[in-house]
Amino acid sequence: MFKNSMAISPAPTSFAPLLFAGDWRLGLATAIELEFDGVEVSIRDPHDQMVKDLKAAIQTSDLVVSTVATGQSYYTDGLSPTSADPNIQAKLLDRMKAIIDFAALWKAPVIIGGVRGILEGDPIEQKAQASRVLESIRIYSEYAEASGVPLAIEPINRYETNFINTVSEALDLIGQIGSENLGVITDTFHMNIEEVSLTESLRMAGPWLKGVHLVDSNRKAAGQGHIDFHELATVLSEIGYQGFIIAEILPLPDSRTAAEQAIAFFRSL
Ligand SMILES: [Mn+2]
Repeated sequence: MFKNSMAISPAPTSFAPLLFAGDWRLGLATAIELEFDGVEVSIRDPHDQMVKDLKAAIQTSDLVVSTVATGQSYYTDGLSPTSADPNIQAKLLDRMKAIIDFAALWKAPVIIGGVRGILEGDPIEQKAQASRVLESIRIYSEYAEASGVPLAIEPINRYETNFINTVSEALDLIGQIGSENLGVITDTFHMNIEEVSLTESLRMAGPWLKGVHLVDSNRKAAGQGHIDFHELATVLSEIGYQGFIIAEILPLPDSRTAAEQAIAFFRSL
């Protein structure tokens, strides 16, 4: 059986697949009550008082932080490493350092997913943006490595961003940077759209796999759509996966029910 986790957010967010967004106390209480092993925390700014309060509350619980998500810096604040503006790059670097510091207590992988942003303009501009993203991740990675925090690149489907959509593209980027603490977090919802084979892509991620968002085809809890999670669990066992399976799911029909569905399914694997 894999370690399990559910994704919560202290801040209300426009990024929908989070449970109890804006009410971390109820989110954490529910994760404890349902006996999850951990929580993924989606953080905008670690300097916010509610993030500090959440950190203290997790430390006094039996839960750990499985993973830390960073997309709100782009979705809420418009900070993206594609930017040519040094002020935005500096602001995002400060933000990422603070998030890595938050994660350090648990050595929880920090996810580089939606925060990447979107490439815009003509092909030459897009190439420059992509190389700024690569250099930024290299800098975040050097900082994270010093604290023993892994960074996990998350491939995201084409309807949400236009670069690094597949595991193979994430592994290419990791190869170009060549840092030991860089890995991949896969999300079965995105994989279901982009990958030729979910099982083969998981095998390809193999030793680089730092986390798995185990989500169904409709972004609901695993078991509520048509992905075959039993064959994925077999592959995860075969590759010796030691990380978390994480419910990063829509709060449908409501957060509580979705959390119950997720944990029941995780235990059935
Ligand atoms: Mn995800």
